[in-house]
Amino acid sequence: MSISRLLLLPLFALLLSACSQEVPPPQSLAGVAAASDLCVIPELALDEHNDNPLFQPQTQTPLKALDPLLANVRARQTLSLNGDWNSIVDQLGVGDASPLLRGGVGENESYGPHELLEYSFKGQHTLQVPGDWNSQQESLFWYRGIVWYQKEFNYQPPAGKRVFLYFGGANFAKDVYVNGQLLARHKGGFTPFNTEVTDYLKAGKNAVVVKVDSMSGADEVPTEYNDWMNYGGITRDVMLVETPAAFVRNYKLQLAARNELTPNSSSQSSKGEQRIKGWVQLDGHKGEQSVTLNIAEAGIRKTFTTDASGRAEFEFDAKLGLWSPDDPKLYRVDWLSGDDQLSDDIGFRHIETQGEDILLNGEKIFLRGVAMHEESLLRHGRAATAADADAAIKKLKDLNANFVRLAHYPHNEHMVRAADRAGIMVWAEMPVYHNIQFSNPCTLASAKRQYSELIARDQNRAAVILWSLGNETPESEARNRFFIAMAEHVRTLDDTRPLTAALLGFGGMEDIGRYIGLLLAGEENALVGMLTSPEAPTITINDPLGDVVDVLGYNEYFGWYLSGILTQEMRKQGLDVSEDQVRELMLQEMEKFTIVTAFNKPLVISEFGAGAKQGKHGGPLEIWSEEYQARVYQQQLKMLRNSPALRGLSPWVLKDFRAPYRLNTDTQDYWNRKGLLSETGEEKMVFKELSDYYKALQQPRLEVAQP
Ligand code: GCB
Repeated sequence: MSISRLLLLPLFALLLSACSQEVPPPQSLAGVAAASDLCVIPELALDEHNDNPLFQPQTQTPLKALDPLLANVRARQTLSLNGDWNSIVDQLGVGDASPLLRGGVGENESYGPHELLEYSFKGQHTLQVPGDWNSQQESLFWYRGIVWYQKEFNYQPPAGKRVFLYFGGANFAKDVYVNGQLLARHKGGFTPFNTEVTDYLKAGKNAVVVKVDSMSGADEVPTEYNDWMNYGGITRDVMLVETPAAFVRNYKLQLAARNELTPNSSSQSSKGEQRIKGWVQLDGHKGEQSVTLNIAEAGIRKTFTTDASGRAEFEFDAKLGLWSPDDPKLYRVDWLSGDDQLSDDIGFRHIETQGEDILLNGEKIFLRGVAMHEESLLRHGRAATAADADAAIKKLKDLNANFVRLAHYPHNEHMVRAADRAGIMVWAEMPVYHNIQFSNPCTLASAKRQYSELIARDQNRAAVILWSLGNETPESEARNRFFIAMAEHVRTLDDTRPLTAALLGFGGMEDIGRYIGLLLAGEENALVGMLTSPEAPTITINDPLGDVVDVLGYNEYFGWYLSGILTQEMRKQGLDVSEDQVRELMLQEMEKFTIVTAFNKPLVISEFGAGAKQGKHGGPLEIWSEEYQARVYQQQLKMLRNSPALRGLSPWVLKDFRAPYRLNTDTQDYWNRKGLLSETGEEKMVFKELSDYYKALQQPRLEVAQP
């Protein structure tokens, strides 16, 4: 069939149906369903099943619900439990109680020479905490499942104090045992949790055992089917945190949203003052108690009285220097209440949207960013330390960035704190990624709880300017309802930051396909070319999720996936086109495309990119080459100038990252190669491309304008 036949074809009907929600089951699943039809499973009475407990691990129930999160733990007296932990890989999940294991691995029993006990931590296996197991032992590289961790330590519980066991994060489900008792269970790989252990520790030797299961489940947030490595393990810091009997558990200390300022309250413009608004929550108090807030540098000293639940809410005017990327000013803040004293470093700034603008402290800003996964630039594996965070910040500075999208889940607290100090604005995100069970109330409950944990940890970080609800979620009624509920939840917890979400960028496919098709037809047949002279497409973002969020994120891969997909589709329709032709035209024409939105809201292109293997060079059409990747960026950056609502960029992605999704063993080899940096941190050509572009934007006044 000739290319000009394209004009007659119903355009890309097939392609679009593939993007709708009616996704047919993958071939393999369809096969399983067919096979099971052959076998009719008889209904058995319960006692006919062989469910003798001898061979069944027993379900354990924790003694306690989780305690509310303690904020700012590193500013307290702590005992780090980082370091080597003994480990047992439990691939079959047999370590919970069964007769041969008595009360189960969590009991951490020892045994004599004549006693049979089918587990022991006394072997040679250890894992470093914080750290993922996959990058620590070759044999665990692909392992997904359960690992038991054990740490023994000497401790003298301090008299009159309370002690909490705090985990910065461990992926995914955790059962936490202290001296043989299952105290707490937590699910979610990227948010912190703590459990009070005051009554469970003893003087001398103590033991903590944690059962970590890296498998999340289809009803969880996230599921296991993601384009990143499901790193398992206790991936973040673990510590004992000591507090007085009554202490400051958490607080929020931020500027009131500017739209909340009443005509009577002071505003920055009238008296050079801002309005601080917040709350403080005590734990262990007896009835009402006083709490003092001291910000010595700003001459602030205020005493509040809590209500009987230990909470005090407050609002007052203050003269403060505002936090911004140019001047990331942090104030030393001290809380004093009874025997408790807690210090923090907090920046104050306004972040809001107005029409298509993002305003920082009332001024228009443009977000010069990049997206990143939580992988270390210093070694392979999950980033976990302050040094990892500093290395990432340094690269962001080299890139002339003022913004980072911490994709696709909450990153560790070191990173957010480092961004606060360095003046890098942060997009923080919940791993509501692709298809999760949007209509399952338990899935929604999990997402909400994880968001509560993230906000409890990061609500005082000036750097965090956007809460993202999720990434690339296909449109459906259930999805829309899910996000409406999530948005309400997040806004109830924090109304001082705009909400965003990265929308799925298939919207323009039909128009782009038609346009490229017509150009190809014109190339082949001069007459067709003269008759058609197509207009470059305008892609309109109209996903109803745009109504829910304040800032629209949009992921688009013109020049990478789209070129490949369109070629396949044209060929399916019998057209004789090569991928080279489509890629070349796409790259040439892209700068004429325009992305607009159906919402009067700011737009951040939250992803675009192309894969390249560092060191691979080739012609301008050779994919996986550094040249091709750089060319995609050049054309993207030209194209994005056309988008009137564009207020920021976070191309995909800072560094090549581990991705079992990526099966091209030649170039990818289980790495997603869209990094500006290789997996070991070497810059690809595109790094300079983007850093030069951002440098140009950084010039005075251009900083706040569009590119
Ligand atoms: C996306 C996803 C991201 C993937 C990326 C890619 O749209 O949001 O998680 O890794 O594309 O490389 O395909």
